[in-house]
Amino acid sequence: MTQYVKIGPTESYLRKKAEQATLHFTLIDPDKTRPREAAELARQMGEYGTDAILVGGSIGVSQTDVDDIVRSIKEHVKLPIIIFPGNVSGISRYADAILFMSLLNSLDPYYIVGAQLLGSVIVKKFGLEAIPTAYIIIGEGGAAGHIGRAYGVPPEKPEIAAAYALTASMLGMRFVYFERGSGVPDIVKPETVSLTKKLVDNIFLIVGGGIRSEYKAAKLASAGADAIVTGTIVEEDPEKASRIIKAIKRYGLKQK
Ligand code: 1GP
Repeated sequence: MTQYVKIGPTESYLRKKAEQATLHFTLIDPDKTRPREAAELARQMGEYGTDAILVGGSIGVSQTDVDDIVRSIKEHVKLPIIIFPGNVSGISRYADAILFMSLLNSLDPYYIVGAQLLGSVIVKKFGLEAIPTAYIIIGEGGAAGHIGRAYGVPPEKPEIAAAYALTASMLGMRFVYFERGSGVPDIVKPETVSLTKKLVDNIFLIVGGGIRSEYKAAKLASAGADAIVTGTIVEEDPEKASRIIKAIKRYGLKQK
């Protein structure tokens, strides 16, 4: 076995922490944020209780941008920094890990296995911890849905999303990311989260897209999400993001 199928330190840390309560991930888009701002945002969100920093975006992301952002965050924050790649150019050697994702419901093989073929060699060269992740787009999926040529899961069909998660797990992927799209008005349905957690053993379920209220975050946390991602609200209103984190920690407490 190589290190790419073993559970590495970042994944272990996340899994262990998520046993207690739903986690919050802060998403920083290198196309929209400068390195200094990114470090300041990450520091602030760290104080508010975020559990990890994701770095990535669908468009306009160069490797230099990602390197600069990750290094700048690393100088100021102890939290794990995880690459959330939109393409091969989004990989940085300075991160702690990468969500090594396949967009399972893309119509374009490039986003299912082509970019991964190109990226795998770079990830190995950089010695990055790869976390095998199924990326599944629900609804149109905003920019990620368009760029990734997604055949979006109908949002009102939780059983289809859950079946994708089951498929991912049977293929050996340990994380599933349900994406509604950055900045969209709707979120993944809490029923989709609860059904998936019921159907698929041991999957680490990340949910993101459109979450900008405590109420919505609380619903997803109590439905059993392992991690909730917010990007837009962190950029627009960090104070509100802090209240969202509090709601996630309160309603996402896991029972023994
Ligand atoms: C995008 O799920 C994330 O990949 C975050 O979405 O920007 O709407 O928080 P928001």
